Amino acid sequence: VDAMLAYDPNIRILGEMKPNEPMDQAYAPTTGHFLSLCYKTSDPDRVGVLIESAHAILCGLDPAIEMGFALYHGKLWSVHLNDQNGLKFDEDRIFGAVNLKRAFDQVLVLCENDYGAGGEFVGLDVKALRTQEDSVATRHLELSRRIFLDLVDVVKRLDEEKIREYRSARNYEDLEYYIISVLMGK
Ligand SMILES: [Mn+2]
Repeated sequence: VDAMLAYDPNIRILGEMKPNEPMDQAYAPTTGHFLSLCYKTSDPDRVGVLIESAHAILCGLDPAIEMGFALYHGKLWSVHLNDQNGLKFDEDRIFGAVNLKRAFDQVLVLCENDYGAGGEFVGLDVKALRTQEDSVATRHLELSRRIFLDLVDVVKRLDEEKIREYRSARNYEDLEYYIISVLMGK
């Protein structure tokens, strides 16, 4: 990382960590590992992280919590939103297509932290499920973007006072039911 920082004094470096595939052993498999490296470089202010949802899930981690952790450090400079079926190869599924609540949680933590106001990027790392006709070959991108924007609308419609009350009462069951009911359009 120091060699890259020295190569061009104007660039910033973002580490996008991934736990296993395609390599056998990864030396810095998670966002936390890379964050700890950031602070030891020659110019920590120019080193941050990019979190891809599926990569966190591949570690058994919750991408929203990973994002919250990196936001706390002021180091979440980009995200690659997508989805993932469990602990297997990196699937790059449409954002929210596997677990809508998990996708919502990511959008919520980004919105609550005014993500993008500092020039941060929201990216989509998705791919088509299988070989398709040209006419539908890019639908995975359009639909991931649409689901992301729809979830931003859901966040804007939330009753913040109700969420505050549930949180302060530590009533997480009703909080979860409230979120699920909003996601079901109730
Ligand atoms: Mn990616």
